[in-house]
Amino acid sequence: MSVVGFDFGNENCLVAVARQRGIDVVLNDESKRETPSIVCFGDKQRFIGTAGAATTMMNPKNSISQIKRLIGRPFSDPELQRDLKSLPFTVIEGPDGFPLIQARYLGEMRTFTPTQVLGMVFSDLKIIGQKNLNAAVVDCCIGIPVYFTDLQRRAVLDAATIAGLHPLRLMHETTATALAYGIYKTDLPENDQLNVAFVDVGHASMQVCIAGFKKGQLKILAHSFDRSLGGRDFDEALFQHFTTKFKAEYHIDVNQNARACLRLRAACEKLKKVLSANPEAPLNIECLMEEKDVRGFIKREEFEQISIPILERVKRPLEKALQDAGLAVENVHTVEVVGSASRIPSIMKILTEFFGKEPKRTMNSSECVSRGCALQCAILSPTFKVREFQVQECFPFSIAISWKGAAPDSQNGAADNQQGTIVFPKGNPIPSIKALTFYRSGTFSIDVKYADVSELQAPDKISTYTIGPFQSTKSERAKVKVKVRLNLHGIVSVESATLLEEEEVEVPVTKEPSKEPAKMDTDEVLSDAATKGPNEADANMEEAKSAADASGVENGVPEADKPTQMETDIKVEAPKKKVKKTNIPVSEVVYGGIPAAEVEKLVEKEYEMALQDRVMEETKEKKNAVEAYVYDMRNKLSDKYQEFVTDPEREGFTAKLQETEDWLYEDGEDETKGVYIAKLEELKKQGDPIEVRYKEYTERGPVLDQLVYCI
Ligand code: ATP
Ligand code: MG
Ligand code: K
Repeated sequence: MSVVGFDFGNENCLVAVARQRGIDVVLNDESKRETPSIVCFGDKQRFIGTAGAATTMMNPKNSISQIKRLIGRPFSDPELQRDLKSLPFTVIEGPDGFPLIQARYLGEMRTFTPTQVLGMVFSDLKIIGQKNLNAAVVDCCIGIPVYFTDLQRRAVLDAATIAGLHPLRLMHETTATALAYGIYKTDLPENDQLNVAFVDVGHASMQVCIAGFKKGQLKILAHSFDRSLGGRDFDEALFQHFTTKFKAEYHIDVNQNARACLRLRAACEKLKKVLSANPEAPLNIECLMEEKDVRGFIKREEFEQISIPILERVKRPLEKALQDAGLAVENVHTVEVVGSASRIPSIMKILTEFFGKEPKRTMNSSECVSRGCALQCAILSPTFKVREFQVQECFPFSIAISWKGAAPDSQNGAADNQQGTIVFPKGNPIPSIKALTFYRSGTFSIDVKYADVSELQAPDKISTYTIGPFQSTKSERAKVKVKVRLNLHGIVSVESATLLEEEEVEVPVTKEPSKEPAKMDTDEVLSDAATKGPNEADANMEEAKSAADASGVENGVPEADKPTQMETDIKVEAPKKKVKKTNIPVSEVVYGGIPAAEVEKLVEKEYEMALQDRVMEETKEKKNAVEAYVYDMRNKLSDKYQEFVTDPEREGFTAKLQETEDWLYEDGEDETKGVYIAKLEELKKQGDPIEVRYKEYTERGPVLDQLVYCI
């Protein structure tokens, strides 16, 4: 079983693997640790990662990047709309209201969902892991931004499925960082709590988390974020600055030319990086457009001036994190910054001022997320033994469920009153299970939604669950227990529904009555709301202990609206009440996302595309082999094979080699793998005998020499 952690960034991805000796961030084919998050569609194949980045400039309209910004968001999302403006490829609205990416692939226009494209990125990362581990990669842990919605989380899981991966956990990036920070620390206090703020300023977003560390454990106290504040906003500020400048100075409108836009943006990004280490920086682009070379120059002060609107937003997530953690700034003992955009000096200045202390950069800021994910994967994997370390994660949003109140009887027509309660308040531990009791006479439904949409830009509705059919044999309104789960990935679902019916059974009085109640599990200790008036809320909530709590998180959640009453009146006397449990079917509708059957088909499609890529790679290899043979043989014929061929033989073969070389650049430029294999064989038929003659001679040679020497 594989133990792998993936960090999929807006810009770059990293793969970390766990080996018995520790965690390694592994290298891709180009010997780099960072792999660009790019899929470039070509006429014959896809180019993913580093290969994709290499072809972007030549093929900007079919090079898909920024996928992390696109997944799991409706097309109408204003943030998405803003993002689309600076992307060189085309995104249209699909029939389901979600974005579809258009690209020219295998000679025709096609559309792909962002989830599908993320699946391609994952496939590439999976291969990087496999090459390094020399084993199949399936089990993994994937880092996600803390602000990802239910739908975005589901999209990441679907993309993983498409790539043939099985995530044991989707892990919040800042939590992964905190784990990578804490697990190796040997000086964590036994009793006091060490509070550390982690600030990640990445390419497109900023995330903050405050974690409390003690020996052997880490507890997330608060998460906060700004979904769109990152390095690219500074690039954009510089881009706007120079676009205006060039309009005035060179009379060119960069926005009219996709390639010029890309080049200027890339130059601005470089400029920004230079300004992190230098007080000023030049910008020169040859032949940007209309055959004009452009020149520019900017000082750090001016850069900071044009960045004010961005910099002003940095403080808000910091304040929010402190507030939610219930901490004063003095109670944060250490500040750790990660994310490459935090290298911008003015950001560091703001952080220093806010916390009243210099933030530290102890972590390898680009690798910490993937490392933390690999560590989490190792903790969850049965095949690895990891130092005892608990991760207590908390959820960043409040989740509510709502339902329609049931009419107690047909004369009383108040059936439509919508009721609801918060099942998982913000800060709820992950994972967690809650149980609710309903009194219903037939099939009913429950909506799962966000309690506060101001926290996120998403529709409030997440999913609807239909519970039923069921039939109660006893009373008209049956007692139904519904379990709602917030799983390890931070995805909410109704897990099960159970019909609970009390039956009276004759039980002889036993001699050890005290043992009886102990046999009941928590399921049976339910409040009995049947005594309540019909217009009172008819759902009761309780904590259910999750046996599957992989990280050992306790379900320490505030009391529900209607606290649970224990059935203290159970006495072990005949006749006795016994609870009969029957499972009730539950069906799920998620608003958005790909239906499970469709994901299956996408797995197939990905397999086909991957196969096509492989065939093309092999074709290139075989073509290269023919070319290499031509050069190699030609050299040898006039060198070490010279003595082993007759003149006519050499002339004939040399002509043949020349003919092949010409063919490679003309008719044979674009052939199938089989044709190149056949061509190589054909050449070898002529070349092999020469090679054999040469080998026989050289192998005999040394023996003779030795003999001579011995004599
Ligand atoms: P995200 O976290 O948003 O998903 P990511 O993880 O890919 O994206 P990072 O690799 O942490 O993002 O950061 C990339 C950003 O950091 C880019 O905008 C890049 O231009 C910027 N960056 C990299 N090096 C520097 C530097 N020396 N100075 C300023 N900015 C930098
Ligand atoms: Mg990142
Ligand atoms: K383990």
